Amino acid sequence: GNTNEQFKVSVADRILQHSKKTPLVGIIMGSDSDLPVMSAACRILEQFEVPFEVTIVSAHRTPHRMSAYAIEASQRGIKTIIAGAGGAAHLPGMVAAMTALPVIGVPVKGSTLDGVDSLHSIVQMPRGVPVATVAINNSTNAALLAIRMLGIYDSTYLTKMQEFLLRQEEEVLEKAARLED
Ligand code: RP5
Repeated sequence: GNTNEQFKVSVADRILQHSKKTPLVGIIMGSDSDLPVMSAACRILEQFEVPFEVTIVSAHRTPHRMSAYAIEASQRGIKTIIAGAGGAAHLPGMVAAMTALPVIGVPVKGSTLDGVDSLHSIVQMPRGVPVATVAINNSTNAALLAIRMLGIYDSTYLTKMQEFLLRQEEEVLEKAARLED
């Protein structure tokens, strides 16, 4: 309808882009209250120098913005979408319903029910529309998974991920060595 058309004109302008390059990963969340959890994903993508964008898209409060975002994402060059939501966390699933891109869902822990509500809302997708669901509040892993997806076709990211894993292993081994001393 008209609302959708109007939104389509402005979507690309309003999204905060964290690089002059075309964003490869789109981070969306249902509310600004999800930002403290979702900012960890931003930090990982910055660390790996992945061009990304981040914005608020609510399945319930901005349904037209959600459908336009999902429909346009692949045309705009986005390769993977990370969607965080809490409570009745419909955003990742509904976005996955409207794009062929991989969608990674981050269940955000709300003030009640410990985030199990969000986890179940995101993980229990019907056959045919998968959402890759990470642990409650673990947007770090969502970003790392997105980078692994980029590594499938861009060896720069594959190499960076291999280096990250080696560093991570070294850090644990150093801690173990200190403990044993
Ligand atoms: C969801 O409802 C959001 O993803 C958020 O986690 C939760 C609560 O949102 P606010 O009421 O804090 O805006 O849509």
